[in-house]
Amino acid sequence: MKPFAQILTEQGTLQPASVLRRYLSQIRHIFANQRAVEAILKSEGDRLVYEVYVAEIPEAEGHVAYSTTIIYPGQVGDEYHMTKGHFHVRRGTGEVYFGLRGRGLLLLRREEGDSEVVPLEEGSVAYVPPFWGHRTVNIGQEPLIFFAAWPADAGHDYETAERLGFGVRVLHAGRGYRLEREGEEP
Ligand code: S6P
Ligand code: ZN
Repeated sequence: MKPFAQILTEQGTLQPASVLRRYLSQIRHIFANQRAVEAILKSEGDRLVYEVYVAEIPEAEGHVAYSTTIIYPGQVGDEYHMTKGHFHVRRGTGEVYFGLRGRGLLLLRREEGDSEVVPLEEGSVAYVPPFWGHRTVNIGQEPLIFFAAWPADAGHDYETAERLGFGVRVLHAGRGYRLEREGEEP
């Protein structure tokens, strides 16, 4: 592979890149309020929750993969739009996030049970240490756009994240947000 440079646009897109689009109907189970999911699907049809532009980097040792993610603003019931979230298959690999636009939170948890929430917004850098699963939430009114870079052979484990959850849910409240511990009824 030869060195190259590419453009990251104002809108957060990378070109060339593979684009992954996550619609509500595909990721409906990540949201707590299934009645709200049904209501949206019925009234709007479907909804684009987020998209990921993944640079075409070999998934091989030594390479650094990177992407941009755009999470569109919105809620499902009271819960803000968010990514599915994952652990890395190779648990000992970390990741760096750089906020390009918008306001968000990064939810992190370890399989042992501890969880953390850190801000991710325009101009901020967030570090995901090895062994921490991660999910991103848009708590603002505009798209949350961030850049991420990770060891290209890390792999993505969605099943463990789905089974364990992230410890907290991020809900709209008044003019801000509130964190609800998972399992607690509102
Ligand atoms: C990859 C990195 C991001 C996410 C993207 C979507 O390691 O963390 O590129 O893939 O933000 O999230 P998810 O959980 O659907 O892969
Ligand atoms: Zn990751």
